[in-house]
Amino acid sequence: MRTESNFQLSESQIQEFYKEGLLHIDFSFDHVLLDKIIEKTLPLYDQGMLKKKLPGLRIQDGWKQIEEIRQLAMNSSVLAALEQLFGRKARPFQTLNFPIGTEQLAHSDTLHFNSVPKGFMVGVWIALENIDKDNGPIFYYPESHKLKEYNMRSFRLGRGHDFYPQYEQAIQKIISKKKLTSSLGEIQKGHAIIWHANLLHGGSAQKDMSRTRHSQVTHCYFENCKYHTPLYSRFPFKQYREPIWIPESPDYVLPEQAYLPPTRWPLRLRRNILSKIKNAKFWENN
Ligand SMILES: O=C(O)CCC(=O)C(=O)O
Repeated sequence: MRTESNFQLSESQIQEFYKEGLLHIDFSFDHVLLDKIIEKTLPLYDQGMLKKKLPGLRIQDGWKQIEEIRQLAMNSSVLAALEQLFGRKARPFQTLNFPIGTEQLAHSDTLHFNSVPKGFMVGVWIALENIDKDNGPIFYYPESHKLKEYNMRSFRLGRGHDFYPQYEQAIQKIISKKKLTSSLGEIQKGHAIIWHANLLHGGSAQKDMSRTRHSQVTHCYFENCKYHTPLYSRFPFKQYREPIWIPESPDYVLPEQAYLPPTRWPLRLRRNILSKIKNAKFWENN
């Protein structure tokens, strides 16, 4: 069961989160737990890539294999803070562990994880070691969460990962056009950054190749929403998903991953529209 926490954000921290789209916070995590995560994840990465410090290394949903990752993702103080920020219980559903800087271009998580009602999602990024400008900190654009939610349709792109590089380029243009300036998430071991789902952020390159950048990010939705993936949705249909929630205690049985079919027009309506299009073409051609 979830252990209750009496952790409380101050009013100014709550205001900062909504003003900046991000909150840097020290939850006083147990450093022994953080070290265990590093120790247990290290052998799981591709050792050749790790040696060369090639970006792209990650472990997705390591909580299924490593109990300490689950414990950090389900930390009761973090969950209490998220509930305070959003007025709903947080539901962590994905972890990513990284050993080095990711070099991910700017994006907002609303493209990958959105909800109805919209925006009930955050990333909780935890430094497993000290992070400064030389070992690939995250970067972010303060207040960019107030921009509209850009998705593939905003840029007339197809859906899916094949078009993702074009989405990233379109976001770069928005950043230049709006003259947004970035900040670096330089934080100490054990500190966390909570970002708003619509905040533009990414990962900077590792400058010091002798170092690592161990970090864990937990992606969280909130209770009582419907969940969908705009990257894979074709307007006006939403590609809904049924996330596997990270369990509250270690004695869990994993449910089957459920992928929901995209929503569809009712069949009769679809037939009517198709026949109207067909007829229109017939009259155009005759
Ligand atoms: O850790 C990083 O460098 C970036 C992580 C990120 O962008 C994400 O999890 O959405």
